[in-house]
Amino acid sequence: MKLITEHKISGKTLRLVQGDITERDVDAVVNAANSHLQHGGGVAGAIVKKGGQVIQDESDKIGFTPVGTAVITTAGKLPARFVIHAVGPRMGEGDEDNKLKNAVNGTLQLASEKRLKSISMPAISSGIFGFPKDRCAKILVNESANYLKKNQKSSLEIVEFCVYDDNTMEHFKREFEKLKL
Ligand code: AR6
Repeated sequence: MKLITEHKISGKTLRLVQGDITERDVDAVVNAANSHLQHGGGVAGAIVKKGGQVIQDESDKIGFTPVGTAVITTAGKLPARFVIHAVGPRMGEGDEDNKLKNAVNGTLQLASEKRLKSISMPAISSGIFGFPKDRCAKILVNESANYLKKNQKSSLEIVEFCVYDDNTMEHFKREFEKLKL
């Protein structure tokens, strides 16, 4: 795991790391899920493979959540305590930017309701779902920064982005640099 950069917002930390999200020791890792919460490939597959079937079983009990929303389960054998399953848009289905914004805000809201202090989020929608990586980075970083600014009483102290590949990382680095201007 590699720390890339951090940015402070009213005493809270926005952090960028590179590596495998299933290794993150945070209150909740965020899963890039689909509406039916069937965790196949990508981050979702990695989370269930490492955390165990209990994550899929709890997801099956929930059954469905619309695009742009998030739900929570336990995290099985992962170092994290919870998994927040955020459903981003599939590219081409329409209104993708707003749906991704809603997925991020829904995730942060749910984490705050559960009184969580730290979460780690992957580049939702930018893999199998095909959302452009530059716009993904912009939306995830800006929505999270705005949330922390507007919700200073939130339990959240650390909002982290855990990015896997170098190409996606370039876009996240650029968005963090813009925050510092
Ligand atoms: N840790 C951190 N990031 C990862 C990891 C990992 N272990 N593995 C992949 N990524 P994706 P989506 C990055 O495809 O586009 C599943 O089948 C990856 O490089 O996981 O929202 C679900 O069940 C990319 O940058 O999510 C859904 O059906 C980012 O995580 C669908 O895929 C997101 O890629 C969701 O597709």
